[in-house]
Amino acid sequence: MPKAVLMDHDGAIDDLLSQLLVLTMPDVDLIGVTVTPADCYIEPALESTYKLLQLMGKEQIPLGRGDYYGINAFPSEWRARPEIINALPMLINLPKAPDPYTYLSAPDLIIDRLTNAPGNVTMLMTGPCSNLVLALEKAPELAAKLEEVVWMAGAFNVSGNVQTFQHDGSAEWNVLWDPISTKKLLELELPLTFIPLDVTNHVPVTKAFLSTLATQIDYNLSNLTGQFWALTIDTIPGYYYTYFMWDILATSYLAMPEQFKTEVVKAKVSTRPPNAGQTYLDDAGYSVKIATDVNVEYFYEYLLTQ
Ligand code: AGV
Ligand code: CA
Repeated sequence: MPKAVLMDHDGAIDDLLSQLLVLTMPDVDLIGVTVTPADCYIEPALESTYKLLQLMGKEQIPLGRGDYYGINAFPSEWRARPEIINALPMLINLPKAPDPYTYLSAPDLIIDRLTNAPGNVTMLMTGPCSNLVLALEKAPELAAKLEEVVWMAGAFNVSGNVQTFQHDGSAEWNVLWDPISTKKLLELELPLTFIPLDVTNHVPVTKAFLSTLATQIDYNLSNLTGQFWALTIDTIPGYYYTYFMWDILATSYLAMPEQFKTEVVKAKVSTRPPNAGQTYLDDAGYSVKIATDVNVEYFYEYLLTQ
């Protein structure tokens, strides 16, 4: 039986690549995708999301539109990238995507998908957690349907990746966007696995990887993903703006959990400056699983194979 997976992403390059990666997994049944307007603008991001489904012959998978906006906005230059994606040669001429305002709102789609799933569902989140929290506030009984929540977010024993005003740099962006929803998520005590910066710091996007990927461009997916990744290279080499395979690593956890080192810890989140969105270990906190290390060679090889 394939694993039923519901995905919420926020439209960045690695989010869209993560959606593609999920669609290549033979043991995963993707039952819906919701988009959070965090590291993207919602309309072009929903268009990219739809186009990638089309490309894989999966346009029947339902989409949900995030209408909720978090507390701390992402930089606009980052949010604009799906416009470029939609203009790439392999995507620009695909049939037009539906009007994004015909979709259900994201929390309603999450409720619908969990309600109608015959068994339990794994939720993969590669952006902020607000849509899931909103859905569970509306329908708390559906928490029991969640097999596992896998979330790219947080920074526990390493520095954060936020550099902005009123901030000491200790937070990771997906948490900073909506620290209040993160606090609520921890309080729900779901089976929650973080793929935080502690582990994603091990997997930068490197030119060596892109160079190897380029040797296989006769495969359509290698060609397309090489073009996506090239859009992130302007961020190399300054540390704070190095692009990592953040969401891709979280997505790979679905297929290769045994390649990760994890720990069960107690954690909390700060909701106020100067460290809003900081996730930290605290004996009085909530029990969560965090990934701390991964077999990096195996991971890069897995991506090249998929
Ligand atoms: O903090 C990592 C999260 C991931 O979900 N995102 C990007 C990934 O999709 C925010 C982010 C941090 N640094 C960035 C980000 C950068 N340099 N460009 C775009 N987004
Ligand atoms: Ca993301």
